[in-house]
Amino acid sequence: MSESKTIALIGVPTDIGAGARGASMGPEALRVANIQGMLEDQGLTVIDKGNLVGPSNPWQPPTNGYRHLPEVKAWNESLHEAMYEELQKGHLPIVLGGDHCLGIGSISAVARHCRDTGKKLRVIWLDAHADFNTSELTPTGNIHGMPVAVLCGHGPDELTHIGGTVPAMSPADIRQVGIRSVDAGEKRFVHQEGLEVFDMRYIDETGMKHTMTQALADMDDNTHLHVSFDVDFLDPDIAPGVGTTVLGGPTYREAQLCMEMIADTGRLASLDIMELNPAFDIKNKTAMVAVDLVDSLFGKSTLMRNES
Ligand code: 6HN
Ligand code: MN
Ligand code: MN
Ligand code: MN
Repeated sequence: MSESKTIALIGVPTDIGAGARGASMGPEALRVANIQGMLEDQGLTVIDKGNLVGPSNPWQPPTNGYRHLPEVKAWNESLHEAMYEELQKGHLPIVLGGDHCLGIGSISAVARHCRDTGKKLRVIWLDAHADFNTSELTPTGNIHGMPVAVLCGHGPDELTHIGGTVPAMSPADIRQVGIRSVDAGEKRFVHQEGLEVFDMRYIDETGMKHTMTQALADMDDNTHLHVSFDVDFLDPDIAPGVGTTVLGGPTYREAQLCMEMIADTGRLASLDIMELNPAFDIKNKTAMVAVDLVDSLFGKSTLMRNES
């Protein structure tokens, strides 16, 4: 990183937007995998803010196309406030999710902070999924499949209005990488709204280096770079501990290069680690892989590069 900021860990122990239970255990699994010690070993100052508190998961079917809308709203409002407060203090917040519906509270706070400070927002969305469903398009009603649409202003007022300005961001602010599972209606909507998606075929054909060069282009000193890392971005071989595995994801080496290239920009200013689900994991392996990749994201690099 160009400037060494204090890092604030914000645990958000919920699976309220997911189709499987268990992502509520994600924050503790990341702590057990020593996320704080890893960052401190890099010489960074880390404050663990502990876990936010919110409603439990009532495990209900969808109502009007949404599962658990009031509870999703409550969790995201409290994450929005916690995240916004840390950004105002000049800290670099890391959200320990929790399912990916929490991208709404997290990124709406980052967008609000960018409006306050005149910064330009760039979101890198690392995921197997586009998360661009609406209540009309969703096959499941699970709101973790909707955060990007909500942030772009498509969704219920309860969620689109978190953070005050609607939409919180524009499709032009986001680049999606690793996408390989998009529902039929969602696919049409992604094209209609002009999201920039670097899907797995693009990565296979052009390579991760070219892909990340494209995804990270056109940033400058005034850019706030937010990374939303859905752990199901990774190939299930290395990351089985998620609720929605999709075959054919980035290998460990591809993912590491992706993280290193983001680190090289020196612009990373906030991060989500989402969808880690210890109920599906094997001896906390996925949590350890995620922490190792975040190590690269914060600049751990090869000896050769450090010496040069
Ligand atoms: N995630 N597209 C599917 C749905 O239910 O809308 C899966 C969404 C997965 C979301 O992994 O963050
Ligand atoms: Mn996701
Ligand atoms: Mn996903
Ligand atoms: Mn409205």
